[in-house]
Amino acid sequence: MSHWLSKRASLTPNRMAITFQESTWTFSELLETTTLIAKKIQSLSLTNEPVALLIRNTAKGIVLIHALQQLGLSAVMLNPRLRSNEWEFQLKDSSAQLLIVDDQFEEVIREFEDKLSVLSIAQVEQLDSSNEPLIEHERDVCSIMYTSGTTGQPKGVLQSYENHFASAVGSALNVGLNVEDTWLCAVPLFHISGYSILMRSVIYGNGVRLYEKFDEEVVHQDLVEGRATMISVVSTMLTRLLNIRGDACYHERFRCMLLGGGPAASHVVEECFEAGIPVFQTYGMTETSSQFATLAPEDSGRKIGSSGKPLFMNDIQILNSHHERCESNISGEIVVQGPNVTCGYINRREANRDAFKNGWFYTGDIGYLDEEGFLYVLDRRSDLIISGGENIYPAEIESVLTSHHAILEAAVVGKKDDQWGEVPVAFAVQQAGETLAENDLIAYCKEQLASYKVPVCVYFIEQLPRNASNKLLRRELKQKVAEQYE
Ligand code: S0N
Ligand code: AMP
Ligand code: MG
Ligand code: MG
Ligand code: MG
Repeated sequence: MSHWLSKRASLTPNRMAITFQESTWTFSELLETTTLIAKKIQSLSLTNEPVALLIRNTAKGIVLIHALQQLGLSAVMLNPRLRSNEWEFQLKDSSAQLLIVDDQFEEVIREFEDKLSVLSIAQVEQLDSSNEPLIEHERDVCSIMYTSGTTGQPKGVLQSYENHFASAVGSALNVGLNVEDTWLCAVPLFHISGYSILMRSVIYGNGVRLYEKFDEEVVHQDLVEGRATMISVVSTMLTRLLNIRGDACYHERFRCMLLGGGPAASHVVEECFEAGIPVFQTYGMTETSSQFATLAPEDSGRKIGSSGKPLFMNDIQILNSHHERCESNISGEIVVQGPNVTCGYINRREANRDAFKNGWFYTGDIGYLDEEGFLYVLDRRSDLIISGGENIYPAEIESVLTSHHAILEAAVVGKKDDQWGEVPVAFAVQQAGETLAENDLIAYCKEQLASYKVPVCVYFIEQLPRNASNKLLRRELKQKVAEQYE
């Protein structure tokens, strides 16, 4: 398999590849820069092990992604919102041989330099590039993205070239492919929501309009003036766009608002439908290299709340707890199969054994298929909280809370939130004689957790609700929180 950007640059060298800030790169210009950076990285005499990237959404970030692909090295995509202990775990777990950080994260270099090779982008640019020709490792795993679980440590999802290719083809067979398409990317490149936009770009020969941050005013103007035909958003972004839309109409060239990363409120999808906004609600995950099932606007009026049908090469089964297929309209675990499904988690024999059975991947999400085969997602895998498209696992927050000397036990649940969809709230039981203040416990969490994971409030209670076999009754806590929200 040849390097995709090289192939693309040979097919359509003069088409626009990236627009970022005031600059534009054609595919041939992007390849030229990429090859230069790949040669510089090659001068480090690397092995086959992955290379980790801690990057913002910038043109230089895109170049690094393509350069690693050119060298045939897997990229571990780190989330800049995380704390260093979380990065450290992912670096070790993936056996990353090198970490390249955005110049903005200079302090990370000092923190990690005695653990592995760490370079800033500026330092990479200083390396020698006379090394020729490029030696390409065998291309297999393209990217590795970490996702947390109910228990235990986060797991690195292996995304192969085949997964990315199948995902891009499946998407095109559903939403169609126009030569003039430009995909607006204000979702993070370190998530599959953003990374997959780059893959589709080189496979289709379409442009990417990249933003470092999501700014609804700027994005709104782009959609009104037709500077993008496609965009990927999470629910929080869509709500922000709707809030400022007023009577404005998006340009007729704009044809796809891909809405994913978590549940969407029905009233939001309805509002889009009524306003003629071409929203495509999708169900997908890191393990499926972006969309798995997607609802087309033509069905969105009569199938509000559905995430559509599986893409062309994909299949879904709904299974009950005995692994038997459920009838239509009966809910069970969503189990998926298709060429965009990961081959597994890196170095996780047990997790892989649990997740894959007979060639099917068990998502842990709960849903049903209606009599026409449309998917409805009812509940996420176990206790997962999704805030603005970022995943939060209660177990991780709970272990930080109980690590405090004054806290005996703790439980975290999601609370509905107009801005983020859901936010974490905590229930904590203090050790006998302790009188810890809520603010102090929250400050303690802030030191150890990415800020979106920090509980917005802590309720101190006498004991956690448990059943006869001492299992935490999380539903009861959720119920308590929900009643307060009403
Ligand atoms: C929603 C976003 C844009 C919000 O970020 P914003 O406004 O830029 O915030 P900042 O200015 O950076 O920070 C201000 C304060 O807000 C806090 N904060 C930021 N984000 C969150 C959050 N998510 N939850 C709670 N708080 C948040 C900051 O911490 C800061 O607070 P202080 O000052 O206290 O530090 C941003 O969160 C964002 O970009 N979200 C989207 C992430 C995403 O893309 N998730 C999807 C992941 N899943 C997948 O990729 C699989 C599904 C998929 O592939 C897909 C998903 C969507 C669309 C298409 C697809 C597809 O299938 O292709
Ligand atoms: P991630 O783990 O970041 O890859 O996010 C994927 C998870 O988001 C899925 O496993 C679901 O729990 C949730 N999710 C994605 N799409 C939808 C949807 N359309 N409706 C409800 N939940 C969704
Ligand atoms: Mg996940
Ligand atoms: Mg902001
Ligand atoms: Mg403790």
